[in-house]
Amino acid sequence: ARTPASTQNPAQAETADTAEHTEAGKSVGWHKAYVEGSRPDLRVPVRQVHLTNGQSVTLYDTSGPYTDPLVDTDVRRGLAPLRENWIIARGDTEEYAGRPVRPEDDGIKHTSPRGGLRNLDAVFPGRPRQPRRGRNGAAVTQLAYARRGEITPEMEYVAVRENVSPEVVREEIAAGRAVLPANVNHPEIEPMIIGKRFLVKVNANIGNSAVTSSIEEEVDKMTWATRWGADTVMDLSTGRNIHTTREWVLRNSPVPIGTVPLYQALEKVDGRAEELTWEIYKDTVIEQAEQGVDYMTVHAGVRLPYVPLTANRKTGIVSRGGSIMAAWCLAHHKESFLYENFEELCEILAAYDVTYSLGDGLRPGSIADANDEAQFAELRTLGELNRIAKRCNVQTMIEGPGHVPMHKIKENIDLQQEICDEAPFYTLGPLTTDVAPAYDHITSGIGAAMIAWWGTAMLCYVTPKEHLGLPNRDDVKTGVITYKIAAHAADLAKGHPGAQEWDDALSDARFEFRWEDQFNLALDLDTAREFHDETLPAEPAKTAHFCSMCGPKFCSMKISRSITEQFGGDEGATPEEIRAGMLEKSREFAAAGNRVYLPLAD
Ligand code: IRN
Ligand code: FE2
Repeated sequence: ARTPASTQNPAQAETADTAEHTEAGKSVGWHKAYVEGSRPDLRVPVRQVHLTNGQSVTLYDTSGPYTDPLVDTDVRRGLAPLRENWIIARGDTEEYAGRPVRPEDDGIKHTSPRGGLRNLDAVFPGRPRQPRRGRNGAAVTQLAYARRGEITPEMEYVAVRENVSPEVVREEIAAGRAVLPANVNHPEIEPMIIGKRFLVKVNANIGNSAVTSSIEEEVDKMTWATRWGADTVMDLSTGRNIHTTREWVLRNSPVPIGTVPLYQALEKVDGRAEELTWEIYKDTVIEQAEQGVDYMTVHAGVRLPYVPLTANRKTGIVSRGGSIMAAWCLAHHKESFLYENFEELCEILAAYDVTYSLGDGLRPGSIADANDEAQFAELRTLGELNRIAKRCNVQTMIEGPGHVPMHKIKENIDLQQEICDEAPFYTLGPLTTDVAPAYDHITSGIGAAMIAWWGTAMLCYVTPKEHLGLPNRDDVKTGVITYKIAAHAADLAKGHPGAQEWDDALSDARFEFRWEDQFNLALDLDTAREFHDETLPAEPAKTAHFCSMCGPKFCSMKISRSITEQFGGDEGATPEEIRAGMLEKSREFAAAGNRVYLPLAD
């Protein structure tokens, strides 16, 4: 087993030249390694953790070349186009004289001199690139290939990553139970898969809606989010420089990038929803598809007849895209142009292999509105659209809520799986209570863990700033780590092969007081080390056989460990011997006054 964790001989994985690398002069117990597939250009990155007991643990790695000291990365050049040869070799795409990458293509009047580009340039300086698309509009999607029985290098790549056979990957994609978002114009990504048979994935949202945020900050948030484990990133930028920000993010991203094209389309009509047209929307989708956006949220399920269903809600329509579409439908008193033109949209997406993320524009925005008629009416329409998308060979996932109390969560995933033919579910939490603004990563992490356990394939993170403001770097990290916990807890509960090996390795390190190993295996190794060092900063404390919680006088782990040692480990000790050891410890405890906490001797 290799994924998400496996103990193995380090020699089994092809490693970077250095067995250990140093960070700020300090030796660290992990490094980037690669597992080679059936061909030399198929190298799957892993995080190899070297334990002090000589074993090593291999973990899934989303951080891209940035954590490989042997790769020289430069944001002005962008990442190497890993998939380019695979895409060209298929021979089914053609270079297309699309728009050149220029900021004026935003189509937005740049009136304010503020909120500028700061340190990064107005034009991405990397290598010139001509967009590609399916020859004569052909569907060049992983779904089309999977249905034809082809196992692409991308499929093999994710098979190695997930430690399953390439045939399982192909089958799940062909059945529409999984998606492999990989636009032909985004050759830089390290392929990944989203589906209930695979590891639960986490998406992190970034975007410069505020006047303060620069392109540099957005690129930085993206690399930061993937460093902590984000499997995909959505660029939800609005306002100035949308196109340019996205170009920088795409060219530097090792993970698939998602967007909501409606946001940029709205900018093109100066924020007046009623002025949106199918043509403006379509142009925006093509522009983004040519840049390399891997998946797009499309709120085509917000239909005119559903808008009145939200009238008696406590919190109405909370989805940004949903409220734009509802406003358009009411202004014209017409059916949604997204719903009406859905087939044409499918043909566009198929020609670039852009994956649909069918938006939940009518998701509940409060506990009171969960599972209401508006929400489920939209879900039924998403089921209908899913079938049209599949007919057009477009990979599709379905977005879900929102705010849902725990007892109403299961109905959401069960209904979605039934209505949408098991297409991957991608949910925003859900938040299980409304009473904790500033802690909504936790209120939603609870719901996320539950819904992922029952089959949700990807979780959209929620940061502590949800409902309050824009997340900064720290919030991005907190959101990602919180959601990695939810996702991994679900992987464990689902019995995902290999998931528990990671826990077991950490438990062993904890029981054997291998502090360095405990830190290096931790999801957030920096904070784990920092918390330990706050109370026991000295170097010897990292090998000491107690932690600051119990102190040197009493430690449950220390006691049971001394029993194990006394009888030569688990294998040597008979139940009688263990009982005798326990009795001995009990006498010691009684002799010391039967107190759990003893005052320190000095
Ligand atoms: C995920 C599941 N349901 C909604 N989401 C995400 O919410 C979606 O992918 C996008 O990143 C974000 C904003 O969507 P609205 O508010 O425009 O619907
Ligand atoms: Fe909310």
